[in-house]
Parts: sequence; structure tokens; C-alpha cells
Amino acid sequence: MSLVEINFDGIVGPSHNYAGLSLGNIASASHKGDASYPRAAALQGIAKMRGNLARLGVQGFLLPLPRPNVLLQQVLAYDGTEDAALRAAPWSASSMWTANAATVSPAPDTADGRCHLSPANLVTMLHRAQEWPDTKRQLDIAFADSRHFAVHGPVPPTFGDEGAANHMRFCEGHGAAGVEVFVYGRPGGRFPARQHEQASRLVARAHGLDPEKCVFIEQNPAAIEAGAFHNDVVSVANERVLFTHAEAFADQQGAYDAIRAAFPALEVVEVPSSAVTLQEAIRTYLFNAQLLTLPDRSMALIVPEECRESASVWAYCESMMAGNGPIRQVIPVDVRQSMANGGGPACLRLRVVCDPATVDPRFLLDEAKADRIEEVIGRTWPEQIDPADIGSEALAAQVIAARAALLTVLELEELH
Ligand code: SUG
Repeated sequence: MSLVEINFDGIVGPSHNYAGLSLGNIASASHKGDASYPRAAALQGIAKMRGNLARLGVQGFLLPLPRPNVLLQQVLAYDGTEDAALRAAPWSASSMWTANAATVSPAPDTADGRCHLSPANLVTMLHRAQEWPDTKRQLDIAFADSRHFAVHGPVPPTFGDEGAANHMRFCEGHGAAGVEVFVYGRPGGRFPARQHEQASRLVARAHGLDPEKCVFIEQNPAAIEAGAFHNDVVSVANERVLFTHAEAFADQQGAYDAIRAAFPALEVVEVPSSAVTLQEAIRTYLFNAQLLTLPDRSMALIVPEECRESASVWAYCESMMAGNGPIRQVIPVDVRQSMANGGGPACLRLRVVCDPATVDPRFLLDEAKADRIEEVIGRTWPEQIDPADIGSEALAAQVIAARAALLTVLELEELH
């Protein structure tokens, strides 16, 4: 059995919009009320997937969730008099950011030798807290083979869990045993600390991880204040490498020491504040990148286009590529529609280390399937959504029909 890392990207749903729902997420707040372009957003996501499929030879996806969420509308006593934020929550396409779908512990790390997945409860934000039951439904299908996978229920409230966005894994190769690092926030600041320490510890226990191979680290409260609402806005890990901003953790050196104690081969690529300020890192999402091991074993960093447009960030990237560190290539991709809601290339994917043959093939991409998905998006996804459209019956009908068309093409009608 060959274990590889598969990126499961979230297909951007037809109700993608800018309602400014995420307190502490600067992009979401600053684009509140803008018109959105769901068709362009979804096509940007497919183009990113195609690039990684070509680079890695394997790519997965998860589907948009049913929107508007009628159950949530009922719970909210939706009658047309509610405020705009409450009206928008059941329409959110936020499941596109599959880094928040679940925390994943690959088989080599767990006591029973299966890959464990825990859907994130996302309780801090109403529009995200509605995701997990429908996310779990997909995980139960995609990873139904219980010889290889265990899909858990979510962490109970009130412990906030935001999934893989606050989880990093260090290993010599993806198929080898790893050290799992959980990054949590301490509440009490201006913005919510969305990942709670007790949620991280609960997930580690539920997954049967060896306590010697787990590290729990506090996020820098100043980073949360500056808009790093998830750790993956300021750090990303792959195999032996931690690519991080110098102000990511509450105790930066202590964090490196703690990881190194469990994983001595750790290689840190730290970007100093003098090269890229914390604010510029958060604005450009330099760290919300996919750090990939290519078939020749070199590493490439897939960053948002915004990084190339920033003088300081791009100067850093060019000097990094000219040096002899582990990251040899920096490749910009256009995910601007997602970026405007605070979701970069890393937010859009959930990493699962497994044998592709054990995954339901309907969730795996190939070029022909990408063509079919693009055709459905081009034909059925709304071109534009204005904030005033949210709540309209006509838009609801279009969004429901668009998702249904995609399920049909992918032969996943059981998700209706
Ligand atoms: O949870 N944005 C998402 C972005 C998630 C990014 N994910 C990671 N960093 N892994 C969030 O804040 C904006 C929705 C709105 O404003 O309508 C939003 O939910």
C-alpha cells in the first residue's frame, strides 16, 4: 500500500458572497457588501486543482454544501425581518475552505493504524457552525472504507475546533510516522481565539496519537489581533520543514524547541519581521500557501498572486529561491475571489495522507472530470451576486439547481 498526500480542495459553491460574517478576518470585513462572482470563484479553484494535479498526479475535492440551509433558516425563525448578517449565514459558501473541514491524523501516527478524521465543529462563527453535519456526510462517503479510515463526530461545544487550519504534521516522508502539532489561541483578545486548547487535546486523544508525538503550541495573541484568525495564516509545514513568520507563536523559540524535542530533524524557515511585516504577511497570505513535495523531492510553495504584487513579500520569495534552503520554487495562483473572504490556497484544501485506492473515486479528480465540473459551473453557477440578492427566492432556486447539476455529473446524488 502506498501512502501519499492528497489535497481535497473545496469546490466553491454557487452562493459564494461577501457578507462580512467573520469577526477577526480582515479580508472578510473589508469586502463586506461587495458584489461576488461565484462562477469566476469556482473556476479559479478548479484551475488551482488542475495545476496541482499536473504537479502531483493526484488531487481530490469536496462538494459545496446545500445552500441556503433551510434547517438553519428555521432555527433562526427566518421571516424577512432578521438583520442582514443573520439572513446571510444560511447562504454562506464557507465550506469551500476545507482546511477547516476536519483534522486528519494519517494511519502511521495512530494507535489502530487507520487514518482518523474529526470534522471541525467551527462553533465560533454561526455561518461556519452549520457546516459539520453536511461535511461529515461527505467524509463518511469519501472515506467509508473502515479498514483504512475512522471518521469521528465533532468535538462537543463549547470547545471551538477549526480543524486542520491549526494543525501541522512533521515527518520524514508523508507515509512515515509523524509528529502532530496543534496550535491553539488563548481567549480574551479583541478577536475570538477560534481554536481552543481543550479541543485540540480532545482530537489528539480521540485519534489515538502517541502523547510523545504530539506538541501543543499557543498562537501569538498579537498575530490573532493582527488578523491571523487561524494559524495557517502565519505558518505552514511540510515533511521536515516549518515555513513560518517570526511572530506566529506566543513563544517563538519555545515552539521550535518543543517541536524539535519530538522531531529532531525539524528545519525552520523563519521569515523575519524586518523582511515581511506581520501585517503584510496577513494581507498577502504568504504563509497560507501549499508547501508541496514534488516528485523530484524538492519543495514548491503555491502562494496567492497577491504575494507577487507585494514588493517586500516578492523580494523575500526571490531571495529564498536564490538561496539553498528547502523551498526551491514559489508559484503564484489566482484565487482572488476566495482571498477577498480571507481564504488563500491553503484554506482551500484538506490534506489527507492515504492510499488513493482506498478513497471513494468519485471524490478524486482527473482532467476529464475537471472538464465536466467546469462545464457545469459555466452553465449553472451565478455569474454575480449582489448583497441585496441574498434571501431572494429566484437566487435560492438557481443555487439549489446548480448544486444539483454538479451532484448529477459527479454521480453523488445521495448528497441531495
Ligand atoms: O472562517 N471566511 C473564512 C475563511 C477561512 C479561511 N480558512 C483558513 N484560514 N484555513 C473564515 O473566516 C468569510 C465569510 C463571509 O464573510 O461571508 C469566511 O467565513
